[in-house]
Amino acid sequence: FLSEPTHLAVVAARFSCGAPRVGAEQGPQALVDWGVFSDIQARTGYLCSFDSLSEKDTSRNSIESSQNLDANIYEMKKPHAVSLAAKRVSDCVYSHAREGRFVMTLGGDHSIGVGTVTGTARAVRERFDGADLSVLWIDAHADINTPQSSMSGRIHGMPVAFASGLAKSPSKGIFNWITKSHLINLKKFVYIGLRDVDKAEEAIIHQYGIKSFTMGDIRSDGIERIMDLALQYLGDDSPIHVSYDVDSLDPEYAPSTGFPIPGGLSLEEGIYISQRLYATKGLVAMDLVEVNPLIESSRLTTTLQSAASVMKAALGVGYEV
Ligand code: HAR
Ligand code: MN
Ligand code: MN
Ligand code: MN
Repeated sequence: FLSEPTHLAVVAARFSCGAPRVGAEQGPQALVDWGVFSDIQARTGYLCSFDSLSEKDTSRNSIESSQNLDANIYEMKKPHAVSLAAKRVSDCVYSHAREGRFVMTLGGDHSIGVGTVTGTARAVRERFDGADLSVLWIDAHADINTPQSSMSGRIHGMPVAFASGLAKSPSKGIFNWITKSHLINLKKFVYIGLRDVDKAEEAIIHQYGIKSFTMGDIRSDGIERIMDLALQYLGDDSPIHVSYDVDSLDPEYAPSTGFPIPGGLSLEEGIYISQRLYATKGLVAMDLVEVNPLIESSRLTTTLQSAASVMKAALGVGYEV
């Protein structure tokens, strides 16, 4: 039901307001400078376009000025800034996905995920007669805290809760741009790679019956079998969005990230996931988030090489070692 996109829309989401440390806002530029898109362009013939969204953009409604107003309210840190950033990401992703372009969003901390999946979900509903989007969340973390359950108050630990409607807008202009047409369906959602899940998140995952393949599952069954099961669960009747947190990879392959957790995916497993998604011919959008060039800077090139490999594989481009 999909014609293969010929246009790759790259969205640089240069935000780190959902994370405790700065630096993730520099991830997109580092990835672009690494040359991954000139590579993809040369190998696929995709037309590439670039949008750059940043906290530094000046406007009356700018995120910087809203940040000054941002007290830590509703148990969230910087809620105005994150909500505004995510809305801009959502609108941008939507406008590209609505036209049938493949959307690659570069983060940025994972709070931008509220924007990416809602943008794609809304476009898919319009393009495919109300169809729900399938979402794979590749991550060491579940990112499904609500403002009430979160122990950190950091919104990069909450995007799945807001994008699914599990966490409601606490009003006062925070996330109340999210309408029914934006929401993702948690029955069309799977986790892969989890290994650092908060107690409250575990309870939420159980309560809503969310499909989850942990690192333990991958170690006992193998990534091939896990991808069979994940794709079988999602079915082949809806377009797919993959939100790829670079910390899903083992810190050996992706050290430059804010919350590295040992025992992660090997690079080979990470690439395999992307290859399987490409092979479905249903992948319409991807996020690559949480690259932080200020962390383990001496090993940034390792992180960029890994990130580039999983992005390229998702677009059908092989990699050379
Ligand atoms: N679960 C923790 C929290 O909610 C840590 C979240 C860390 N998130 C990311 N993104 N790095 O996956 O604060
Ligand atoms: Mn994440
Ligand atoms: Mn993570
Ligand atoms: Mn399990």
